[in-house]
Amino acid sequence: MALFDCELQATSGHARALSYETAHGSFQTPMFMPVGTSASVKGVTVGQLNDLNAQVVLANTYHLSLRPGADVVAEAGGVHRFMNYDGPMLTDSGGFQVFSLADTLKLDDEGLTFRSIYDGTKVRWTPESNMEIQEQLGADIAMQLDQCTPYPAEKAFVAKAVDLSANWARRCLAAHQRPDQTLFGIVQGGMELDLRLESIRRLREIEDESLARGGRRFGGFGIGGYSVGEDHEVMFETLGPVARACPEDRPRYLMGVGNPTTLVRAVREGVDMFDCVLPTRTARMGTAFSSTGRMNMRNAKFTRDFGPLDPACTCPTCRNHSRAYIRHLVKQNEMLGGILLSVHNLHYLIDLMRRAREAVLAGAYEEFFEAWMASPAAKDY
Ligand code: PRF
Ligand code: ZN
Repeated sequence: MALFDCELQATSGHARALSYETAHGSFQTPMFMPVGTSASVKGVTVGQLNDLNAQVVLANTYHLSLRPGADVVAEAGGVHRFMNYDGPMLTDSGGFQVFSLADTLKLDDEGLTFRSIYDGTKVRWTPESNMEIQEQLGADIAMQLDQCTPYPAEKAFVAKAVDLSANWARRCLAAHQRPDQTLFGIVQGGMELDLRLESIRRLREIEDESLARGGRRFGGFGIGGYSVGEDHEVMFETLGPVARACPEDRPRYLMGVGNPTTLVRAVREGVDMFDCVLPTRTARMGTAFSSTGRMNMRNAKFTRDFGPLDPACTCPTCRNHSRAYIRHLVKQNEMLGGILLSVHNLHYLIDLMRRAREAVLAGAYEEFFEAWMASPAAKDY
């Protein structure tokens, strides 16, 4: 397969199995991607990531461009060399962080100005400069600069964000040059189906115009603007039609979503890729995903429970350590507790999506879905 080729290997209902080629090897979907914001998946070594079959690892343009600086990462040989991860990587544009972290954000026609969360210095981004930064970071997949709207939001405000994001998509696609990196467009539009479909129509039109000029196409489509505080059911009112309005021949990436049941449901609607800090963040707080639902490892009931964390799990944590030991570590604030739980939670989501893929390849996603929804693991949601 050639670079950035996307093969649709099987479908089962709306669920899909893709194989996608990057300069750092191929990845297969459905897939969960661990988040390594600052070129580090918190608490997890690269050796552990490799053992987990993590496939794609994320990093974040906002954080890396401020600390240590995109120039430093470029001098190291790019984000792969910097963190010594050899598999496919993706950088989010930082659009989401700018809008969620910055209290001093100024938007204009050309771009945006914000203050660094680290030292308050003024930073100016345009779609063009953001592309230059992501090319310096050198991940296999870059994301367009976009505006993610909060929930709830006035429809007129969401419509303006769709328009702005589309204009930035056009400028990002025109500016993006690195031949070994592809660019994903991002769909916005809040919870409004008509605005979502308009956002997708704009991205398709931008791509057609680019191709007509001999320019590039999008390597895939991010579905942003969900999981911003709305109820799950609110997202699922529009997610299916939105996912399926995106081009069928490229990945659909639901950004920032990591609840196991949400993943199983979203795959059924035609989504291929996911990322979220949830597995590692909740691990650091002492929470384990498990085949019987979420477990708070601080609970006294685990004091003398010398069985494995999750008897149904094959990860290194579950093969080697007891609930009693993990509870003890978490209670003592030993960093190993968060590390072991991070490995387990990542394995849980990566393996869930591996099994989802097997089900799609077998043409049996509906059976997989039904079995999941009937299982005790589906209850915390
Ligand atoms: N845009 C970008 N990154 C994101 C989001 C978005 O809308 C979300 C929304 N859940 C998470 N990460 N660029
Ligand atoms: Zn485990």
